[in-house]
Amino acid sequence: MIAAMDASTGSRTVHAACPHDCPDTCALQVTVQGGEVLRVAGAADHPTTHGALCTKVARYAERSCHPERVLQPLRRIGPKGAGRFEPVGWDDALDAIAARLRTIAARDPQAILPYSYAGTMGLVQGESMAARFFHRLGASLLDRTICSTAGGAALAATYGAKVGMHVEHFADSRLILIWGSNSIGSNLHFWSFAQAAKRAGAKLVCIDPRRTETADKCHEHVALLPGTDGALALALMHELIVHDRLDHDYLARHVAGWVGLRERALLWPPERAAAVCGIDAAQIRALAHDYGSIRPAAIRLNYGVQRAHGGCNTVRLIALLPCLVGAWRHRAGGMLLSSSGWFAPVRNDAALQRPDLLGARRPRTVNMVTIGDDLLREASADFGPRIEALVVYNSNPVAVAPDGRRVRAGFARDDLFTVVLEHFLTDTADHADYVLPATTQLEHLDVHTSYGHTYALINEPAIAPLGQARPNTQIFRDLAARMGFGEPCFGDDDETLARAALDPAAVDFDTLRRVGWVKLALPDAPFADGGFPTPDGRARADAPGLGLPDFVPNHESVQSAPALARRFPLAMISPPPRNFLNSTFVNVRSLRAIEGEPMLEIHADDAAPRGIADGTMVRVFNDRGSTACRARVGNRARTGVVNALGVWWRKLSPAGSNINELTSQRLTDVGGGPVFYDCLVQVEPAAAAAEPG
Ligand SMILES: Nc1nc2c(c(=O)[nH]1)N[C@H]1C(S)=C(S)[C@@H](COP(=O)(O)OP(=O)(O)OC[C@H]3O[C@@H](n4cnc5c(=O)[nH]c(N)nc54)[C@H](O)[C@@H]3O)O[C@H]1N2
Ligand SMILES: Nc1nc2c(c(=O)[nH]1)N[C@H]1C(S)=C(S)[C@@H](COP(=O)(O)OP(=O)(O)OC[C@H]3O[C@@H](n4cnc5c(=O)[nH]c(N)nc54)[C@H](O)[C@@H]3O)O[C@H]1N2
Ligand code: SF4
Ligand SMILES: [Mo]
Repeated sequence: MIAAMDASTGSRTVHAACPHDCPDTCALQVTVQGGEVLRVAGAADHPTTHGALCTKVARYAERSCHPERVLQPLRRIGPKGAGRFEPVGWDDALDAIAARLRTIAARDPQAILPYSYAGTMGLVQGESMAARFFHRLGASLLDRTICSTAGGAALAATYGAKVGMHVEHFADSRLILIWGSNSIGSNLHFWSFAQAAKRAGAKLVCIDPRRTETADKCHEHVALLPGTDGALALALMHELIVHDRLDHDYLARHVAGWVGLRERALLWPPERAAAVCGIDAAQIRALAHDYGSIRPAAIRLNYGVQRAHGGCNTVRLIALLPCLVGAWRHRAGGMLLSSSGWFAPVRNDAALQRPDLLGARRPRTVNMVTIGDDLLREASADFGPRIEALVVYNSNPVAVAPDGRRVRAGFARDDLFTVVLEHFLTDTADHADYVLPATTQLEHLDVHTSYGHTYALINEPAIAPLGQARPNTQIFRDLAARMGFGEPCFGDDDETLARAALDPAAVDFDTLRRVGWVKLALPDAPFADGGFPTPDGRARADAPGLGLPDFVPNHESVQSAPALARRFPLAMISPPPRNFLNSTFVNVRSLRAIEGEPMLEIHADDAAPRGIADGTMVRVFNDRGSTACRARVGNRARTGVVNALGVWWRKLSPAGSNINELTSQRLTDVGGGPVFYDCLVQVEPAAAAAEPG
């Protein structure tokens, strides 16, 4: 539906939504004239977008209308990874793909694996027709773990679902702990509310190994070692207990397992945690004092904390803090990691994805984090058939998945048949047998929920598909027809899918189209009097099957792996940069110009003994691999930790590789998540590496 027309210019504006994997899920207004996009702007009247977009999506038209967009199907003519293709007609491409998939499926459909993540967060262009296709086929299932499953498991264990505060209410908080979140870079619209609170006198504390631009603007910065947040949370509990800053009534009525947790926390005096976290005990005491005395106190946790071995345990411990002090009593108190669970009851995922099409078949599940190893595995009783075909959409695994050397070796297999639905020739598309041109958010219909606020949004197509691009849904419909899948659900058009996506009693589709968004009806302070979505309504310190949470050290740290740390003494994290979104936008020239080149932040005390100065090209390496970065010596990195910013496209990096060359395929304690930030490395000047002998 058109939101506005301007008769004088002939332009029209449509309601849209930002498709990216970002908690803000902004409401967009896209203005079009004569089939061209004039402007992509934030909706001024949407309560969390309030007219502002990040720099990246303000340039969405530059990305969509990029001269290097893939606009016709392509067939590989060079070796895998070389990125050499010839154009091919849609019919030829679809026929060839269907024929190959049919042959493999005749032996065992589980040898076919879909690989997708959140290139678009849309319910229609994400897992709707695609999931129907793979369910009908009986392909292997993909466990979509690459981002948030450790934290998700923690929220499910503690609160019963991925639920938390409304982002708007942070504006009224008096104390905000910004924990493992570079909000200015990755959660800008939360940051506006935090700033409003700051202007009204609130205290802001940033807990992050990196001195981020967000840390710069907070009153306090707790620069702990990566993966040690669980120890910090336990010590905060210790202090709340010994100084009796507890809300005894809230704990007694609304928390299960407090007695056991209390005992465990008493083992963690600030000095013990300080030694683990690499910070001062006095800083922990001061933080505990603030958290125990300032009301309302809110925590904005982000996924940075759970990309280490103890990811789930850490998030469970942090998620319990608001229960200790009864912070949930106030709408501006509590915690927000994800709001996506609020949408779970109103999403009709089964109607969209149709798992019933599996019938009695129960295919194996492959964890997307270990795609490197799994592509290289032979058939076995344990694993099942070797992976023979991979269909990738909404993801760029050759850049983003850990242990890049293994991932590339897997994608380079000559006997692997790879189809990639993409906008661009990414590092992954370069390894494809066929690249199929997909539409962007400006060209297709979608419906969005959010993991950072509680509004559902519509995305109306603003322009017709460019070139020969087709929506993901259409590509899977076309493939289904060629595979002979006759079920009527393969005939559903995008509007039918969009209308089926959400429960009409909660989100009326016609209102969604008219207004652009609909807020879920939820209480302002959802857990003021308990009522967590657990069976008995209580938050759980002691969770079924998991017991009590504890500090779980990293797989790789100076304390937990001293022998490894002698060779690779620096802990490396690789958090998101402001102007890319995962690996998306790296190929947008104006944004790449702002980010410059792959960067490694290092503290002067670690740089000097290695002969590294600001601007030195360095080699970063461990036993898994190596890459090159430009050193930035300064106060953004603490001692013992180096920060590599962003997941660069390998082929757009000077070294031809990226930081995932160094990360490991190990998994988190619970949830099967990745451990990108649990990674020991060594750093040396690149010149030293180039010297002969
Ligand atoms: N601009 C931009 N925005 C993004 C993204 C992007 O790539 N660029 N990515 C999007 C995605 S996929 C997601 S999942 C979301 C959230 O993505 P997150 O990865 O949670 O994003 P950040 O807010 O940067 O939070 C990570 C912060 O955690 C810090 N950190 C790393 N290890 C630790 C640790 O052990 N403890 C603590 N306390 N902090 C640690 C990092 O230094 C960083 O500042 O953001 C989304 N938004
Ligand atoms: N070292 C390190 N690695 C990381 C992280 C980190 O912090 N450090 N972060 C991790 C996290 S949190 C995440 S979520 C993952 C993200 O990993 P991915 O979900 O793979 O994210 P992107 O790299 O943004 O790649 C998305 C791709 O989808 C494509 N796309 C977008 N829209 C559409 C569409 O409508 N149709 C089709 N067919 N394609 C589309 C885009 O062009 C893009 O190439 O990366 C992880 N990798
Ligand atoms: S990437 Fe995030 S902040 Fe930027 S427009 Fe999209 S939702 Fe908004
Ligand atoms: Mo993510």
